[in-house]
Order: sequence, then structure tokens, then C-alpha cells
Amino acid sequence: MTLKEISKIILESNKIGLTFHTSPDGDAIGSTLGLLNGLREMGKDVYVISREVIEDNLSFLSLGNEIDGKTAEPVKDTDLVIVLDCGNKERICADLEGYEGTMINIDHHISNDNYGDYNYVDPTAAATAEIVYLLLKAFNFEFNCISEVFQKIGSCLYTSLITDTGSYRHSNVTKRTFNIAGELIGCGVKNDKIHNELFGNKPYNKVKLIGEALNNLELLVDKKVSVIALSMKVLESFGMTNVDTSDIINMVLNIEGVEVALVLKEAEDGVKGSLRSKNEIDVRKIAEIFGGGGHIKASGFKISDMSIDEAKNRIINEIEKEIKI
Ligand SMILES: [Mn+2]
Repeated sequence: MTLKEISKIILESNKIGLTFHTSPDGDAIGSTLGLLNGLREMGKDVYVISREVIEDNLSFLSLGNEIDGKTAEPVKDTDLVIVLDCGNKERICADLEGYEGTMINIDHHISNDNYGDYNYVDPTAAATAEIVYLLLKAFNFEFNCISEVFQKIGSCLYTSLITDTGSYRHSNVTKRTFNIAGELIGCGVKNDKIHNELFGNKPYNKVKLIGEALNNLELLVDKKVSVIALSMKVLESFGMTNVDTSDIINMVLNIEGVEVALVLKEAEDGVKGSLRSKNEIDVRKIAEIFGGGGHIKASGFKISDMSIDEAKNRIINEIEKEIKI
């Protein structure tokens, strides 16, 4: 499947729903909103399907207000659903059981199941937004001058690049990543403003919660694994039951000698986990054991019907096996 062929299917569709993976991160949201803004500009009837609400630090993006958690399934007459940044069907943040129309899967996870009727999976893309950028180029968005539309779309795509590469620090960054970033800057995208929106707007309670989390930090498996478990009680006491912990996990991955970082959050319906790896250890494999997915160096999962302590023990067990191989 080429992007030209995908662009043709999009053009021929009348009502298009866009969706992404559960617990949508900067790339899921950025690539989706980039495409939403682009297709809207072209006059297409397009909307977002998501059972979850956009995170506060991403809500500055154009049309971010439309990710309000109120449209969990395709609306009537939808003839195309495009799933972005999601490796498998089970992780889609939408209820698609009753949906019978066409599905396109656009992603960069190496483990992608090719669950769509049409699939475009490019594991060399640092972020799904790189693919969306190329797709928009196929629709003749040139990104060659300063314009309001390019700035809107560009800010979404730039946000994806920043969040999926750890601000261009991870090994997934390629020449293409920087070329795209360069073009977007050339269109008037303000990298400093985006950086501040993403990382410089922490609520006071969030910083206090980081203090609490660091207080409870443990080093396990010969001090190679850093672990933080946040109970619902603690999260509630800071008013942060839906907190994004990507900054916390990166902080504790940076400890000398640590190879893997694990953050667990207790929620109403189970335990949410995030994993990060500094070097060789494949944390996607570990997440997959618990029904999750992601990348070699960053993955996530959700376990239901298990206490946070039991979840912690089981996951540590699996990490230990992986480290000892
Ligand atoms: Mn991604």
C-alpha cells in the first residue's frame, strides 16, 4: 500500500473518523490532530473517535478540544476509520465492534498486526507524525512557507516528533526526522512555545506528586530496575488520578546503572504500567506478556483484576528474566 493509494481512498470517503491507541500520547494526539486539521482544511467531513479525553499539556493543539471522550464509536454513515499510532486492534481507543466500513491502519510500531483493511506501517519513522507529514504532502500540502494552516498542522506534527523521540535524544531519530522538523520550523512552528506547553506547564501538585513518587522509588534486580508504584490513594490525594508520568519515568531511567524503569499507577479498573529501557533490554516484549505493546525502549500495558503489589511482583519477575538472558 502506498501513501498515494491511501490518499485516494481518503479522497473517495465521505465521512471519516480518526482514532489512536488507548492512553494517547503526544504522537497519537499530534499525528491525529495534524491529519484532522489537514483534512478539515481540504473540506472533508472528518472527526475524532476516542473514549478518552486529551491530556491537559496537549490541549493547546489546534482542534484538541474535539478529543473530549464523548465520541467512543463511529457516528452514523462513517465509511472510513483511520487508526493512527496503534500497533494492535485491542489497543484502539474506540469501540469498533459494530463498525462495518473500511479501516486504514497507519503506524510505526514494528510489532504492528496489520489489522486494517489497508495498512501503512513504517518502523523507520520516529513518530507516526512522519507518515502523516508524507501523507499530507501527497495531498499537496507543501510546507514551504509561513502560513496559519501550516503552523496549525505543523505544531501538531512537531509535538509528535518531540514526544516520540525524547526531544530528539532517542536512537529512532533519522535524517528525515530532522528534515521534517526543519521544514515545520520554516513554516513558522514555534519550537520554544511547544516545548513550554509540553514540559513547562506542570501544575504545582504534579511537582509535589513527583516528590512523593521519588520518595517511594525502589531499585530492584541488582539496582538495574527503578520502580515507582503510585496507589490510587496517593494519586487521589494530589488530585491526579489521570496523571501523565512520562517525565517521572524518564527521570528514574536516568539513574546510574539502571537499565529498565517501571512506573505503575493504580486506577478504578486496574493497574496501568509504563516501561522504559536505556540500552538493549526489549521492554515491548515484557509489555506484551501483560497484553500491552509499544517499542523496544518504551512500552505500556494495563492489567485488570490484580492488586498493584501483585502486578509489581509479576512484572519485576519478567524483567528479571529478560535481564538475565
Ligand atoms: Mn508513536
